[in-house]
Amino acid sequence: MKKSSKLSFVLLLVLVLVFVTACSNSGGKTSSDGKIVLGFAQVGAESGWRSANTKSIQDSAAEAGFELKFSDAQQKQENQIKAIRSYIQQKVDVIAFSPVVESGWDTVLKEAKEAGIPVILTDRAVDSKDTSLYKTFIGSDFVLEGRKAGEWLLEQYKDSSEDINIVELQGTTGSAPANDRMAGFADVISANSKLKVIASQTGDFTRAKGKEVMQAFLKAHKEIDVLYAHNDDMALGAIQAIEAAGLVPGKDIIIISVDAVKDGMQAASEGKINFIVECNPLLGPQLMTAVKKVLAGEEIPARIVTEETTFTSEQAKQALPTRQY
Ligand code: GZL
Repeated sequence: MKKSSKLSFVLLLVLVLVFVTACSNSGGKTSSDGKIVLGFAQVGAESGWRSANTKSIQDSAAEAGFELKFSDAQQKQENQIKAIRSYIQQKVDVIAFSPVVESGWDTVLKEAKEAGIPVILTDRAVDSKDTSLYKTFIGSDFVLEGRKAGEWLLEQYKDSSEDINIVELQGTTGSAPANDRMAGFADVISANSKLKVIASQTGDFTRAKGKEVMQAFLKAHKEIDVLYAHNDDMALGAIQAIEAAGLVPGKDIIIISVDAVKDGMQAASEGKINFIVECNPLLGPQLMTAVKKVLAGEEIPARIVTEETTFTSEQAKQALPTRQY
């Protein structure tokens, strides 16, 4: 074979090899069987809401045909950061997570950006100033949730001539839902000076802690009129403490909660919780749609807000039979 044709053969071979390699890497680092690989770093398994959220993500990933790498951080930020770093090393196509707290994410998010792996926030927000570190935040408006709780209470006590003593069970310290539900609620009830938050403490979104803190509130305060709990699990723990103290939840102490998970709605239908603000955990379908769009290079909104409503005890009774979570 002449030298010139040998050279053009080698050149052609190189071009073919380059083309094949480029195609196999198109659209990210797909798994060996060509599936899109999504790495999800979950907060933990602290509440009914979280379990429903996890199921929604796992079911939706399976339905989308994605390979899902999933981790449970047991509500520790360092575990979520470790999980995100492992997803970066595994060269997943997309990373998604629900930040357990708002602060302390810039370093690991910069590492993901440098590795060329897009990040999607679900459920909770981060306070990073650099919004280029993530593609979108899919989740509820927690300030609005707090405002809805406050507006219901304003209405209940609009003609009260007495001071109304409120105790508050906050969510996880430093988390977006705790910060925002507290702020929204406080802003709205400030319109009525009779409505006074006499104690406010974290119950870390769990039943056990909610019960423990409510026991302490009951010991420290003789007159408690209202409990505002940032989630149903803490409200359900507090109900155990209220009943153990010989009081009737929903009557002796009015209870407002957030989430509207099945156990919370059951308690509301029995009149033990008077008002529930829904926080929708079924974020899986929206997340998978966002993953597909990001990998296809399509524009997606920086903020995707989930739709949700509120329930009185009567409305909870009506809605309970058809609740998905
Ligand atoms: C809210 C979510 C909160 C729920 C809690 O989007 O982050 O965390 O309200 C859960 O039940 O533990």
